Amino acid sequence: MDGFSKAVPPWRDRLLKSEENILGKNIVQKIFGSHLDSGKLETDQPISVNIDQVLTQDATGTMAFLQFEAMGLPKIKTELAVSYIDHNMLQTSFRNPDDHKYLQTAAAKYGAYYSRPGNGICHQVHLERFGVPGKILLGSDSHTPTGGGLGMISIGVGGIDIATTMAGNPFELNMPKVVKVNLTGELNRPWVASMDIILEMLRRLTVKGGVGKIFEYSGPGVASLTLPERATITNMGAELGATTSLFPSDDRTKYFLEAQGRGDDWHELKADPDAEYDEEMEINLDELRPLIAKPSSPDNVVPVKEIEGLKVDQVCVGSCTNSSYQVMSGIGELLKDKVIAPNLSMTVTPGTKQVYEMMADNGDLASMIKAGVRILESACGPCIGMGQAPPSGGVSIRSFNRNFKGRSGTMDAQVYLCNPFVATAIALEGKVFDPADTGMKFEERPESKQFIVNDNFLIPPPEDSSDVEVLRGPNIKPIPINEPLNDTIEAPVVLKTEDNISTDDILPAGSEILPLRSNIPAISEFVYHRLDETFAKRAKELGKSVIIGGNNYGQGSSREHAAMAPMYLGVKAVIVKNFARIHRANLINFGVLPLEFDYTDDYDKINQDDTLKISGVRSAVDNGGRFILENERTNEKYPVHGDFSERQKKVLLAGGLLPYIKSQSK
Ligand code: MIC
Ligand code: SF4
Repeated sequence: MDGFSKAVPPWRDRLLKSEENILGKNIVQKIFGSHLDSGKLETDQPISVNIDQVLTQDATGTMAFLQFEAMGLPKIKTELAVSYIDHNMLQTSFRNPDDHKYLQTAAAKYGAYYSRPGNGICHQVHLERFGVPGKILLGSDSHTPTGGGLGMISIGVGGIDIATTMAGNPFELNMPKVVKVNLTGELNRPWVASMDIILEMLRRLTVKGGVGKIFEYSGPGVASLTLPERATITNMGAELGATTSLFPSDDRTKYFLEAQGRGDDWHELKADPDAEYDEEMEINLDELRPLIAKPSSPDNVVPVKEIEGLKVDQVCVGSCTNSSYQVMSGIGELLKDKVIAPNLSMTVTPGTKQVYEMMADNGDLASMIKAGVRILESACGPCIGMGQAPPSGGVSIRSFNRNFKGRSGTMDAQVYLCNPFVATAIALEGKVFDPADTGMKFEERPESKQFIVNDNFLIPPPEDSSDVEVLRGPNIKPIPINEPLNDTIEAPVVLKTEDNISTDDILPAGSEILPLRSNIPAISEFVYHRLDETFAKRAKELGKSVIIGGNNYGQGSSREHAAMAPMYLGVKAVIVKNFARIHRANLINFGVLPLEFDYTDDYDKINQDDTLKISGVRSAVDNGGRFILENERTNEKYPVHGDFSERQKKVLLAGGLLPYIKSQSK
């Protein structure tokens, strides 16, 4: 593909050198080592790494590009940037198409590829057309780790972190623990798919089991997994709260890249035999059976057998987790000459235009249409509540990665997550059953040797963009800027939440709210809307407020709107038992103080509406991050903390990343 360099880039030279020189390294250390800008690769220590590629999608991309524009640079500095349109695809008003125009013209102006609406879901297209083993990809979407299937370190971050990276800055993080996941046995039983491997990980480790960790898959079982199967696992590693997950780059990787006409992008990447890891675990693939995550958390995993007989209203196959050509061929095979059960509706979403075109060519599309499937365009669609909401109280079986309450668009829907082949068998039967038990026949077709490569929906940036005018529709409003951090925070608790609050709870998506992503004043009306309809009104009336939360606060999506909109409503601090990684970083980026209780029992001593006070905030941020929280109702004092890097301290003091960058350029 033109515009994408085929020459051996300097990072690869460094990678090869580091492989020669350093013995006993795992893959994560090799890739970070070859991209290191500062720091040492020691667990939990701050490092910064140079980034090769960035991706944005339309629901987070408008903010990322607006923030990049606010930084005042003429061109994107990473070697590759791709702006995808895949989330905000329902054009029910001018808003989404206006945002698409903005993103297309901004991509052309500043030097990004533009992946047109219809080209597919960002993570799947990136895997097919751009991913390269050994590189580092940052994406403004939490499922960016899909790229780990190809042996690249791929991390999901907030939009402003993408903007900062596009402006040429390295990315800062604390070196995560590296966990070796030793896969033994082989994935070769009918009805057991790679989705069951990641569901098993979630069953064992829960949605917070991966916080501060990278999962590096290894062992003899790896060779039995195709590239798309690996990508399913790394994609849904996001649900573990992990920084990312990745696989080695081996012959299977080569096979996939060659089938994509990108054999030159392949090189081998594996851990040294004496590589060391922070932790190790094992999954025996021979022992796996079909699994299913029950409502309303991806870690609520049981064997499919356990819920046999459950009547089903909807089956949806697709999303960035399970929409590859391999998945679609399996479904095509299963549905050939059959009709789905009359009591349910089934949707299928091919992940990309490539997959769609191949299904049209090989007859699978016709089989699905004949079977009564509703075929959707290549986009996120039902996964993010953009259409296909289940009926009231309905049971929906999905091959997706998230089943948080209300995410489907129906608050009381019961959403279950399982592998796409079991989901299809269920669609034929009308109720849940484990086809592995019944002897129902299913043979997957061999992996495709050659994909149809047609990049006409990937528009490269022009050489000379001086004539390009960036178009901004009325949906695009200026970014609100926070004030510098106050030395005293004295404010009422506007909300006290439970554990595992997701960013879907904080700022829901769906067809009504998602189109407001470029308009913070409008979208802020929906903060906590599904859990507490009066939140926005109360927060505005209070002027200043704080939120109290439990464990794993802010899990899920990378949407920085879940930090930016509360900031806009006057939330000054969020004090919790512990945070999910991306949301904590987003709060800092928008100048909202993220603090954790030293003693988690103190959480129980605070009520909603209590007024809390923290004095000496600025010096505490600067000197070690220890704070005392006073409860004015009880006069109790609770120690709380926030461990901030040097850069995070400056960002917080300035009131957020944008004011910080602006103050630097003065
Ligand atoms: C999601 O799966 O929740 C999303 C929608 O893709 C988000 C991004 C967003 O909210 O725009 C994510 O995963 O980061
Ligand atoms: Fe899109 Fe769903 Fe994947 Fe998020 S998880 S990128 S909404 S398909």
